[in-house]
Amino acid sequence: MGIPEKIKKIEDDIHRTQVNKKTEHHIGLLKAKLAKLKREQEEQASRGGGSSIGYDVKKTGDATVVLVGLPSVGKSTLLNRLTNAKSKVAAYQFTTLTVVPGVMDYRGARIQVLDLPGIIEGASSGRGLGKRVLSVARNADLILFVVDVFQPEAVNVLRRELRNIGIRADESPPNVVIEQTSSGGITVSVQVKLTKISEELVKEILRVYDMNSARVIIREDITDEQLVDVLLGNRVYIPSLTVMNKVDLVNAGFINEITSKIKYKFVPVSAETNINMGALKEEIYQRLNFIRVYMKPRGLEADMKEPLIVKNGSNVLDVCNKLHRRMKEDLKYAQIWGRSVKFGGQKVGITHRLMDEDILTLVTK
Ligand SMILES: Nc1nc2c(ncn2[C@@H]2O[C@H](COP(=O)(O)OP(=O)(O)O)[C@@H](O)[C@H]2O)c(=O)[nH]1
Ligand SMILES: [Mg+2]
Repeated sequence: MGIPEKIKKIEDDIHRTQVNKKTEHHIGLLKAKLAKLKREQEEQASRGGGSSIGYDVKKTGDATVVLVGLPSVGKSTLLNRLTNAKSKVAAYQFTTLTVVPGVMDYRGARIQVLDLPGIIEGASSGRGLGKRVLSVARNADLILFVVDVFQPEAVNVLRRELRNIGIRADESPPNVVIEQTSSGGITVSVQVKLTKISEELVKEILRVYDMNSARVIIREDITDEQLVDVLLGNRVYIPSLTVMNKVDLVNAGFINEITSKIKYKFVPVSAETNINMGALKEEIYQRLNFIRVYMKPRGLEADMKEPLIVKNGSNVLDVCNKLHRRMKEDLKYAQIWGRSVKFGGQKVGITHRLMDEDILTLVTK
């Protein structure tokens, strides 16, 4: 039996099985096997080569945001409003066939915004432009789900499609550590009460992945899917923001009604008539979680007008890389005034993590 047949067989088995307390274990195990087969299928396909050509978009700027939405919800219109881009807008579907980049300058940050061709349901399994396009989203710092005011539930389709290609929107990496050992079988140490998976299922899933000896530490009430995510290791965890477009077509009562009906938060906008675009830009900026670093040449005043914008969590090395390719080699030492140090002018190493509004001096050889 080839991989596609095996996948089909397991999928049929899952569909046939009623979900309840008694079958949970069985289904969990089947899902783990399915994920493994899908990875094998993927590996075979990528050995065939060429599958990602045409959609490798170079990352530029301080962060990258991708627009993900069904066709005709107004992604191109939105891109044109947010950035300097001139993406084609049309009243019919599938206008945009390639990834269109634009740059949004906001509060000193250069934010790259990518308009992905409209996603359709099933894209992750090869329908429409599919996987290649979707996979551009894997490198994003923020996913902007764009929905039409008359179709707010589409966001569930979008989330599912991203999930299928390993993007976990708004999730954090599971707090689980797995260490392969050379002998001793599988030991599971659990530091919280597990309600969604049993220790027995943890062990069986590990065996599916040929881990017969391992130490597992679980610090969070995980699901079987999350365990598989850890085992596969190729998942990406990206925050998202949902934009509800075309609100010019409805009244305030309609929006209130949607707000109470759907569970997620969204930013209501009209790209075409320019409603709420300022608020959207601000929200994007906030979600990207930037910090500002003021550069101070040695012996001179710091430049407090134009901070360097870097991602939260950046260290001195990240700043060096941003400034100049060779900065790292030339660096003698770094000095900081601000919240990340105990005293002003403290010398720090390249792995020192910066905080918002730090003042930084880089002294070169
Ligand atoms: N009424 C209204 N129409 C919009 C808005 N944004 C886009 N459209 C229209 O929706 C259609 C599809 O827009 P487009 O940007 O090409 O959608 P895309 O396929 O998601 O890129 C076009 O006819 C746009 O003029 C909006 O905010 N309000
Ligand atoms: Mg478009």
